[in-house]
Amino acid sequence: MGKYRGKSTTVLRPKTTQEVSEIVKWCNDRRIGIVPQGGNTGLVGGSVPLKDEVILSLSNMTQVRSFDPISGILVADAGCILQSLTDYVAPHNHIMPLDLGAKGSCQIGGNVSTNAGGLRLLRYGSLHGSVLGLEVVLPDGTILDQLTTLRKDNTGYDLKQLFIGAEGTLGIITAVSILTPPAPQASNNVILALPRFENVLPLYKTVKRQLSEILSAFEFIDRTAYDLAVKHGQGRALSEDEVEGAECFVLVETSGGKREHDEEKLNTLLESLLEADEPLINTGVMAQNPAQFSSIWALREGVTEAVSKEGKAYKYDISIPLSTFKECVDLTRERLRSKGLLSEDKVKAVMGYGHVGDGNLHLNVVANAYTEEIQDALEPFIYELVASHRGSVSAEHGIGAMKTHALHYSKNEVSVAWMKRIKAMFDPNGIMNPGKVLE
Ligand code: 2HG
Ligand code: ZN
Repeated sequence: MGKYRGKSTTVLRPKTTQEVSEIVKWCNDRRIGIVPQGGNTGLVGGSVPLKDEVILSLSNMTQVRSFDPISGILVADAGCILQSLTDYVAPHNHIMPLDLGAKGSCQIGGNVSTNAGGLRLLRYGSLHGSVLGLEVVLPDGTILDQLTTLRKDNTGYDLKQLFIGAEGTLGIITAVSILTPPAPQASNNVILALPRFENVLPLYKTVKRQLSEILSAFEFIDRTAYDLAVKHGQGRALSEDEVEGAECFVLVETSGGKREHDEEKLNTLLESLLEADEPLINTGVMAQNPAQFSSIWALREGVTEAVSKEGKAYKYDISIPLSTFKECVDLTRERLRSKGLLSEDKVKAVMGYGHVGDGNLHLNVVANAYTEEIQDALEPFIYELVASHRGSVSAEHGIGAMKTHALHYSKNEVSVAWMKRIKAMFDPNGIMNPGKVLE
């Protein structure tokens, strides 16, 4: 994001859990802050030092420790890159239970520490479900070995859950045991152009009903986000004619056991959508080959990169009722307009995209520069809007450094007080990722 910059002079790249433990103990004895860092692909400044903390990079811990092809349980060092794990399990006909645009550089330890959501959550659920065990170096250097490979284990408090999404504030995840699902035998996708946002909800209902068990993603991109992705070369799925009159787009993916069966279902869905008396879509294009399949995904996954190429991004990753997605984007745009900030030299674009099936909207504002004026127009406005819907100010990106002040919009006083007690108990000297998650 280029939004945060510390003054660290030191990066340590341990190769073993024992080395991580010794570093952490040394730092704890001397009250030296540590920032654990994975692929550094987060969007809320969670992996960036704020002062002169030591950066502890997990990038040298890249061993797969074990894989059981029968159960699909993978045990891997925290520094393994998500894509390399995907490649590792592929010959065994398994896939990773999560997928995200940053897969080429993000690391599994960082994914778990931030409880990354991504594009497969609709189908395979969150990491709170698929992570079976963790190895964690606690802030005093103790190694907490909970690296079990059990599907079922009801023996008291499930401590590992505390580290999933703690963003390195309670300890450093050094290894992960994770359940990988069998690879679907057939996957396909289609991109649908919709005349009005109001059609997204009924479309989601129809698609769920018709595709049932083979539906694996239902992603939303508004027109602004689509145009920006195309402008910056992130894949081209539809022709000029096909996008004419479209207010937004939906990407539907299927993953199932039999190609002919799945394609028939997808074709029947497309036909019924196009032939309806009042069609919910203008048009739909189904991938005809692996290259088209990738290009449709590239368009959706490429929005973030397109936004960064266009300018400085203000990002809001919110959970709100699906019916309010558009209202939220429109209200934000109106707010900027009313403050005289919507112009080529200030705010260039306001857009929404995201994971419809998970109720997660990515509201992005692209500006020419980060300015106080824009920041003040956006916050607390957006957070108050989210709170008015009892939504979440961070659906999947975490709190990091960016949202510590906004935590209270989604967590009440009692919850925050208990979070602070837990933090103080694990890390009484406050050395683990200081200034993140909690102020
Ligand atoms: C996505 O869904 C990512 O593409 C990034 O979560 C969203 O850049 C963003 O705001
Ligand atoms: Zn996302």
